[in-house]
Amino acid sequence: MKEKLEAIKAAAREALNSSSTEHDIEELRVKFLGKKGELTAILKQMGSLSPEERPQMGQMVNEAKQKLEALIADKKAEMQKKATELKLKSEAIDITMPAKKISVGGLHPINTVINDMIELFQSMGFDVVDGPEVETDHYNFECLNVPADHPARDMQDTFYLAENLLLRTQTSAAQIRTMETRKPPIRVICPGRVFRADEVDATHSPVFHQLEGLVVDKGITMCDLKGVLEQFAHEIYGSDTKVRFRPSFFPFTEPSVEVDVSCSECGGKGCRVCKGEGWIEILGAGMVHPNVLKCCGIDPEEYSGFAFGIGIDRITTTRYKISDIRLLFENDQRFLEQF
Ligand code: 2U9
Repeated sequence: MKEKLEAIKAAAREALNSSSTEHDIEELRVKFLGKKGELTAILKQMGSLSPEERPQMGQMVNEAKQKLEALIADKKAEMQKKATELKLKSEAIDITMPAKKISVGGLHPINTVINDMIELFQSMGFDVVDGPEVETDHYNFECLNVPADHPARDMQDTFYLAENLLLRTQTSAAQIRTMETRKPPIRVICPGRVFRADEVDATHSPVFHQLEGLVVDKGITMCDLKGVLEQFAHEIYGSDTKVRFRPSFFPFTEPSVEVDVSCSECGGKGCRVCKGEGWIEILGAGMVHPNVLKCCGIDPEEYSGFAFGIGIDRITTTRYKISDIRLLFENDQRFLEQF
């Protein structure tokens, strides 16, 4: 039995040395230490020994068993350690490597200007309203006191989609809708895209942006218009900027004005930017025409109002010194990345 034990020990050592996976080790454990294992079998044969031999042999088998268990545990631990090391090595991150560049999108300069203006007018108590880009003749022209034979209705200026359906030429239509649904006092601005069948050049685009404003209440006068628009000009161009109101004409306002600011480039002396004028035109405005109020069910005898229209693209190109309006619409990443 002693020889048999020695043979088993030698075979187990041999098997342990040649096992290279945890699976091999497990097989080995079952082969020698399992219920039907070789060492267990020897223990079962102890009954055939004499009472003197039994304790000695029993101790030897138990020692062999414990030693094999310890060797198996060590081998397993060693393999697990190696596996962990391998895994860590393969997953190692070199923190000295340069980081991957993450490109973050930014606001288009037009949206930055619109957001700034919204904030400014909101601080003066205006609400922001929105409207559809596809409009009817009624909202885009008729209600704005633009008669059927007015040149602005000409096919050359307006993109018609159907007989009575067009791409809005100004955001005023949204404000007409507001007047139909809200009662005065009304203080709204409407920023958005508008469309005109213009030839494309450095200062014209068939798609452009406006921000229009409308105030309707009892006792609104030209003084309110001047106050709001002067405040606007000072906030956008600086408090030293001079503001000038020139008489003008729009079918939807009476009287009408155009508003200029002193050229910030030359301080009013005249330069390339203001084309020698010393002034830069920034918006049109006026007192809302009584016919417009009537069309929206507001009594012009009781209420009056003022309105204004600002060309956002023009404000954007002057603010950022952009020489060509087309750059705002081409979406050239090299241009947009500068903002
Ligand atoms: C209602 C009634 C009247 C809006 C107005 C202008 C004058 C104006 C231009 C500015 C540059 C158009 O984008 S632009 O070319 N706009 O000069 N807009 S008064 O008048 C309104 C608006 C709404 C109900």
